[in-house]
Amino acid sequence: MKVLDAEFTKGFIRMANDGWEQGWHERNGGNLSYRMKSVEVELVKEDFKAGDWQDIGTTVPGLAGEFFLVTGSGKFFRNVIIKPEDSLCIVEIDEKGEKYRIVWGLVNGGRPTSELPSHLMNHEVKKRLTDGRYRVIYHAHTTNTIALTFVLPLTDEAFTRELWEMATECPVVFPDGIGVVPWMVPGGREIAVETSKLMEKYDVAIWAHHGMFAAGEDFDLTFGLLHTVEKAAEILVKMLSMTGQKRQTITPDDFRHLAKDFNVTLPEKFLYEK
Ligand code: 2HA
Ligand code: ZN
Repeated sequence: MKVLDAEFTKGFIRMANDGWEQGWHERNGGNLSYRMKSVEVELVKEDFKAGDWQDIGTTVPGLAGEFFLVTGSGKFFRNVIIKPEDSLCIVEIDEKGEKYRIVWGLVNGGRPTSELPSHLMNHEVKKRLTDGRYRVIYHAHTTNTIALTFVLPLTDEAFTRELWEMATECPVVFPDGIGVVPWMVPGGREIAVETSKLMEKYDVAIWAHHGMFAAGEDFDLTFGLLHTVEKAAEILVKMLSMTGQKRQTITPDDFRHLAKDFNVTLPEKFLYEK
């Protein structure tokens, strides 16, 4: 089968376009990666043509032999739906987790996303922690979340609690909370290490003054997670634009009751008294 005819490719393209339509992907902003199932690799491998091995820039032994569909470096999300074979590629990871090679896509040349180290290190953590269930890592330049990184303390506690308070569904959608990475140079191993440490605890990491990373099982859940966080951030921006002082909100005890009824565990470190 052709890569472009496969369901996982169609799901990837739809998600990328949904992100574009949300306004999170100006120019070449953001990137998306999907860890393919072995049945999917078998299904489309007749369409593969292997390029040369290249250094990943970090080591991901837990991903040896895996195949990923990823956005290309410098490619625009706007164009993913229009010319996917120019915007995307499939990469294969070598048996040591040190190198990758392009086996499909980027027909006019190019490289996988500049954030490949962060994507792969996050995938490695999530694959291990979820017994392989998680397959999607998504990075977007989410406007309201970025705006909040100029105003809120850059701590997991402040972001999690303030965003939980903005919509009742939030603690149910991201009960583990949200991690925050202080401003760092993007694209390299250092920011990848810091982000993957947060992915040990959370499914969402915010990059100060830059954007957000989300991890999930499939395209819908990962997009939905990032969308929910960004929606809460939008409400918080609106609230802060009206007043610095909430008249009423969801209290720590309200969250504890919610946790009981919805059968989720909310870490007490986020339910501090203000
Ligand atoms: O340009 O979003 O973080 C792609 C990016 C880099
Ligand atoms: Zn970015």
